[in-house]
Amino acid sequence: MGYEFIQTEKKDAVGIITLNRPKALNALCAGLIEELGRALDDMEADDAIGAVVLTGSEKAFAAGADIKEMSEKSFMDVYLQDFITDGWERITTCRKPIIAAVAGYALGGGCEVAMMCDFIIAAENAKFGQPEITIGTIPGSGGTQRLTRFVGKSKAMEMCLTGRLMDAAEAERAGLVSRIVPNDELMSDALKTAAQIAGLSRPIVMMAKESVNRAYETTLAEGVRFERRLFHSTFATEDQKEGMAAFAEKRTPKWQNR
Ligand code: DAK
Repeated sequence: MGYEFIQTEKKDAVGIITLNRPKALNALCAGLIEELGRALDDMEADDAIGAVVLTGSEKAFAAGADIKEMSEKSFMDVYLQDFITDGWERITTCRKPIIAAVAGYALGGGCEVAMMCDFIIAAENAKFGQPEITIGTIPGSGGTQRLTRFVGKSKAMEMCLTGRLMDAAEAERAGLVSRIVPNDELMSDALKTAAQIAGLSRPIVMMAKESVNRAYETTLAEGVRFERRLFHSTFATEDQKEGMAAFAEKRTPKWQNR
């Protein structure tokens, strides 16, 4: 089935999902979220794909949840539907790495979706914010929690209480994005990074991702213990044997993804 609000593409071992609702600055309507979930399901199931890049347009990654779609909803509507849950959190359960390539606005739900990805590469014109307070609500898809973990309480609190936007330079200083690149190099850089990851051992990449994510969910001691067990597990893979043998033999490893 085709898509109305997104575009998908495969470039070698990298899956690309482009949010494509330009007239609404990629506002995240229910249809878009459903399509995003479906595209991620397909890319997770596709053995030829080793990493995914999620991006928007030059003007907007996504300007938030669709305000017009939700403005008339009642408490009972959002509570009974568990609004902003189904589909929205699909990114967080992906086992393959997902890079958010962000240009322009990443606001509200758009910022939250970017933060659900594994890391964010930002174009120089990127702007991040949680402006929900200015329309009479609060972040609903993890913004108060993830932003605080990324940038600390003071900055997260200021942004959530005032709606102030952060530019790319501030976002990089604060640790929200991994790197800033020139606007016209965003996709080439994100694709190169994704291709590099996709060219590594798939199971080992999954273990590294799982282990870093554990840092958000547990204590330091438990996180280190988890990491140690996964580290031990890598020694049960063919790829650890191959990677270390290739190093000693001064050759490029041939990953079996086993
Ligand atoms: N939703 C719907 N339409 C949007 C939109 C959005 N978030 N953002 C922009 N648009 C639409 C505009 O209405 C306009 O449509 P037309 O008037 O042309 O039909 C078109 O996109 C172009 O926007 P502008 O004309 O405003 O473009 P500008 O360049 O002048 O301004 C802007 C760009 C990004 C600064 C501005 O559009 C803006 O401020 N947008 C809203 C940003 C925002 O407030 N985002 C947060 C959304 S709320 C929940 C809790 C929270 C949430 C949900 C649930 N629960 C507890 C259940 C909230 C989540 C959010 O994300």
